[in-house]
Amino acid sequence: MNTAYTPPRIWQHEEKDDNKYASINRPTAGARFEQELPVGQHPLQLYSLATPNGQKAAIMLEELLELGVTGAEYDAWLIDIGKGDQFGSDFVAINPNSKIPALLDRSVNPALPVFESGSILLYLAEKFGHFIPADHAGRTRCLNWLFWQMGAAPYLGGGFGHFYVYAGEKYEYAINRFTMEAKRQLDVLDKHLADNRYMAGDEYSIADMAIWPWYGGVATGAVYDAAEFLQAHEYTHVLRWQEQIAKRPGVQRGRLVNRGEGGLRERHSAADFAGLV
Ligand SMILES: N[C@@H](CCC(=O)N[C@@H](CS)C(=O)NCC(=O)O)C(=O)O
Repeated sequence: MNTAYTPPRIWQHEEKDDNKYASINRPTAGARFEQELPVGQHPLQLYSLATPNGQKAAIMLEELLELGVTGAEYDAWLIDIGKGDQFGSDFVAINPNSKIPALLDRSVNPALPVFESGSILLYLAEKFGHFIPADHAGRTRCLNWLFWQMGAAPYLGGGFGHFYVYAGEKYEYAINRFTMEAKRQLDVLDKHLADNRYMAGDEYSIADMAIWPWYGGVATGAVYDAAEFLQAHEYTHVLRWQEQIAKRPGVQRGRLVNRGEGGLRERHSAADFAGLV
């Protein structure tokens, strides 16, 4: 049983070591130190890490390359969020919100910063004309689910994952609240995928790329190792869709980008994946 907490009249920031990311969290934004990020030879520069949010951008770029879209060639650089790289001046200039993934498109003048994984997916889909249905109804179906993911995943990651995995002390109230929501969201997906091959219907799209790393990962246990706790085997349609997407070569490569162990810290060309996939 946790001790009851009465909030003070004014909240004060205290440095604590009570969760995995406690040392980097502060209640302020902006650059904390001067930083010069590396820049490679390709027009697109990705600054990221292979978390579920980071995987989305790399998967999209690898899927585009798989289609033969050479303009999607990119350099990917690892941003170590545990060490606070996201608070350096160059990273903050691309994403003032200090979160991976962040993309810099140097093929346009001036270079265009793109941040928020959903915005990156949509930007690349529109720039190259792939992975978003061309017709208005299909595009709307795709964006419905893309925006669903942006709103829903913080409950899964910042809510369920934070309290079930990262919080040093386990709070029954918080775990109950966010487990209920995580299961409800998995059921939303399961019911939709019972009648649809992919999130937007018959066509694989950026909506699948946004949802798969989070919900596919939670359903298999790869994310948060909570498959038994959530009884994830019950979400049979989610698991069918997860498996189908996991077989895609672009997905297999994309999920390895900016991965410290067992993947690529940096990615500069297709040759970098030799021996990995
Ligand atoms: N809504 C954002 C979320 C991005 C996000 O939360 N990124 C995490 C890693 S998965 C991060 O960079 N955390 C660093 C921090 O909070 O300081 C997106 O979809 O791009």
